[in-house]
Formats: sequence, structure tokens, C-alpha cells
Amino acid sequence: MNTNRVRTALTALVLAGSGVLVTGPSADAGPGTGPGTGPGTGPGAGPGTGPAATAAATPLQELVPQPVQIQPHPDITFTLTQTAKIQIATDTARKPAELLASILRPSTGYDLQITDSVTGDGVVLLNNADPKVGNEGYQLDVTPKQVIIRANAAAGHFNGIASLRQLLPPKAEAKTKQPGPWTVPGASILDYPRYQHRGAMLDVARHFFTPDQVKRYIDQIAAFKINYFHLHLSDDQGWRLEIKSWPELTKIGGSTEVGGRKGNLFYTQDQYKDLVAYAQNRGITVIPEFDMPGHTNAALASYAELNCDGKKRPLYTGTDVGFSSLCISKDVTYKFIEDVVKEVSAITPGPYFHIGGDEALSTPDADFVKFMNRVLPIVKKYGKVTTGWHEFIKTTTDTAPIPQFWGTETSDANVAAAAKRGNKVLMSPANRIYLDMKYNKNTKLGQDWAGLVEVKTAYGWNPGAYLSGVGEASIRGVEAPLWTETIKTSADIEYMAFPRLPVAAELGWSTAATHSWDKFAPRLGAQAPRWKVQGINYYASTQVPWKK
Ligand code: TNX
Repeated sequence: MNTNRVRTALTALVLAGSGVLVTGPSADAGPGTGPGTGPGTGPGAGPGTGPAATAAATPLQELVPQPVQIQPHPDITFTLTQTAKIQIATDTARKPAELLASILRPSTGYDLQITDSVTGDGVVLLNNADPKVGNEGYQLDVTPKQVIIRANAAAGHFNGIASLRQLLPPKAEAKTKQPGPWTVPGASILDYPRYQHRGAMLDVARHFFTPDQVKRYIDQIAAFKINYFHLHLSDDQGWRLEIKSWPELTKIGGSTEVGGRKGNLFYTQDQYKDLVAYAQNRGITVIPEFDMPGHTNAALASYAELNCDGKKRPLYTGTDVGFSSLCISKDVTYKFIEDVVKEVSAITPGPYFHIGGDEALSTPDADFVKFMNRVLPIVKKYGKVTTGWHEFIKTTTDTAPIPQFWGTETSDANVAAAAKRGNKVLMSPANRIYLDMKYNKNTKLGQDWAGLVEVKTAYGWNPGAYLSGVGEASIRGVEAPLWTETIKTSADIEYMAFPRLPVAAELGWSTAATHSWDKFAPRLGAQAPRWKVQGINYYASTQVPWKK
């Protein structure tokens, strides 16, 4: 078997006073943070910048993703003060209110009590937004005494809060108390997403990431209105979630990773539930993926009976793909899959289950079809909607499953046929939005099989007019996957995801009419002071005019 890859390829931001926390790359900075490429702790952004200069470009012009409508009220500002309360008119706003409070309490040092009465100073979360904003949109009105966020569901409040965070000074994101003032420019914003699905994926199979590392990434994606988090939980190198009825999966399959590190490299079901809840409390739905029938060496190493020859495979710590397959002809294969789907579905509140299905290069085509014809009904039986890498969609005419397009071409007959039947397509073209692709030939981390993906390349496509035969109405949204063959630390994750993850968020949220690199680049660049405060190890692409 050929195991080689077979692939085509705020304005000096009123950082008044001292004690502003400006952190550089975190301590576990990986190999990608070579000199001159990391963000560093820029002078000029640090303490000592004199008293409130001017608020030249207001944060209203710097929001990412770009809102639908912004009406500035230049003669008004709101200032968050010691006595401010976060006031909620509806219980669905409680979690969003708690999130906002948890971000602003450490930096402001204020109590920011959450109350059910909506009077007095503070941030007010109301229901009954304009119906045209749907469940995910919001209206944000800044008045002298209150910031009012109206939404029709919790999702809308989470998204409104993500905008409010960007309207506050960057130091509002600090983990330690900072000097104010906590001023928000006057405006009325009305906003809602272009697509219902804005996703990020993290591969925890090639390299394992601890629950705290995963939470750190969840926090980072939530800030850009990402609403789905796809966890790639199994692959040749590792099985990362406890399955109680098949305990060897983690005992053996979860014992190592790329490079051969040893340990308990998996999540217990309780840890997974905690991650799911953590995401939910930030407006994010988790989509679990168990890749099959290929990318299954870790399972094949754990249980002899899953192999056609009844022999366990050795654990694998390299980075080749396409060499493993579950045994298509054995009933135990489907018993195994049913047990996994059953256990995982029971602890996954979100409606989706991702079955992988990519690069099944060791599974003959007829077997692949046979396999999917047995697996798709199992997912349905446990109440979930199947999503998978786009290869699986040729095996079904059901219009509910969601193919995730990851190719590098702009046409795919099977995906186009599915779209014609009514399937919605999730877009992750590898040469545009794979976060593991190198930015340029000097990028130390990542791969280049799909090409080099600089920030402008990542931004320069229209999800609704990209794949032939798959028009705007067939697009479910955009997901940015991060594969981790070369990614080992949070600093590595951040270097590859920032700034391209915000690019994916913009493509998934903002209307096609706002698409313009010249307008987007400065907005993206304006995020830098906030990322410095947050300690995000971003790639300071020379294509972007970074704000100091
Ligand atoms: C392709 S994309 C894969 C992954 C690799 C990735 C590396 C896809 C569905 N499969 O197995 O990790 O390329 O870029």
C-alpha cells in the first residue's frame, strides 16, 4: 500500500496610564515563532502612551466580522462605570450576560452584577429584536446611560456581546485590573449573519490538546461569532474520547500521538461534557467527528476484531494518510460504530455527528458505498444529522446530510449533484481556508500540499460562488479546519489560526456586498492590540496594516 499522500495538490488606543497588560507569545511558543514573525510586545502599545490622544478611527470602523448596518451617533458615548449592572429581560440572556461579566470583571474591577430589572446604568439585554435579524442577529444601541442589545434568542445575544467587546478598549480583555475609562462610541447597529454555520475545527487526534488548551481556542473563536466547533476526535494516530463499551480505544488508541509521546492522551466522557458545556456557554455547538472507514489505525490497534485478518495493528505515530480501513464485511464493525454513535450522541446536545469519510484510499469504492449505507442509518437512529468530508455524499440521495467540501478544485460533480437535490454544503476548500497550510515558504509550521495560503488568499474567494453548481442558496456556511500533524502547543494553534480564523469568520458572517480586501485589511489589522492584550501568538503578515 502506498502510504504517501495522494493529493493534488484604538488608535494608540487610549492606553492611558500605566499597568496596561501587553503580553507577547505565551511561554509554550512553538517552532513557528521565529524571530521577526511573532507579534512581539510592540513598543508604542505599552504603558506610557500619554493621556487619551484622540479617538481617530473609532472602533465602529474596526469590527470583524463587518456588521450589516452601523449608524454612528458621534455626539454620544457610553461609559461603563463602577455601578453598572448587566440587566436581562429574558432568561435566555443569562448565559450571554454571565459571559460578558466574566470577561469585563477582571479588567474593570467592577462587580457588574447581573439583574433581572432593566433600569439604570449598564448593559441591557432585551428580547424582541427586529424579526429580520433572526435568531442569530442582534441590534445594539449605544445611549449615554446604557448599551442595549436586543436579540430573539441566546445566539443573538452572544453575537451582540462579541461586537460590544470590540467596541470597548482592547484592555477590556485583560485578565488583571486596568485603568478606564471604559468608553463605547455612540451607534446603532443592526446585524445578522450571511450563513447559519461559521465553524472552526481542531484536530486533537494527530496531537492531543488538553481540555484547557481546547477551552483557550474556544474562547478565541467565540470572539469572532463562530458558532460551531468541530472536534476531530479519532484518526490513525489516536482515539481521543472514552467509549465505555470499548475501553481499549482510549487505553491503547489514546496512548500516543504523532512523534510518539506517551500518556493518557484522551478525554473522559466527563471532560468532553465539560468542553461541550463550555462551548455552549459561549454560543458554540460542538460537532464530534469519528473518522471512518479510513483514518482508523488507532481503533485497529486497540481491537483485533476490527481488522479483517483478526490481528491488531501497531500504533502509528507518523503522518502518512490513507493506509487504514475498518473491515467492511464484518458485522462487528457496525456493532462498534453503533456503540460509538450511541454513547457519543447521548452526551452531545448538538444535532450533528461527523463521520469523516475522507481519504478512504484503502477501502475499495464498492465497499465504501456498502459501508456508508450501513453507517448513515445508524447516525439517524441516534437522532443525529450526518455531516462528513464531501466524499461520502456520493453514497446517498438523502438531502439531510451535510457534505463538507475540502477539495482544491472549483468543481466536484458529486457535491454539485447533492446541492441540486437539496443538500446544504459546508465550505472548507483546503487551498483557501485550511489553517494548517503554510502562509509562505518560510513558515515553519504547517504543510503545503494544498498550496501556500497567505491572508489575502484566504480572504479572496466567495463561498456562495466558488464551486460550480453550488450557489449561494446551497451553502450552509464556512468552516476553517486546523489539522495538527505539525501543531503541538497553544502558541502553534494561534500562529496558524490568527489571522486566518477571523478571515473565515468574516467570510461566513458578512454579506458578499461588503467583500473588499482594501476595506477588510485595516479592520483585521485593528485587532492586533486586542490580540496582544489576550496574549494571542498571531502571525503578523506583511499584507496586513497592523495597528500598534
Ligand atoms: C487532509 S482534509 C486530511 C487530513 C490531513 C490534512 C492535512 C481531510 C478531510 N483529510 O487527514 O490532516 O489533509 O492538511
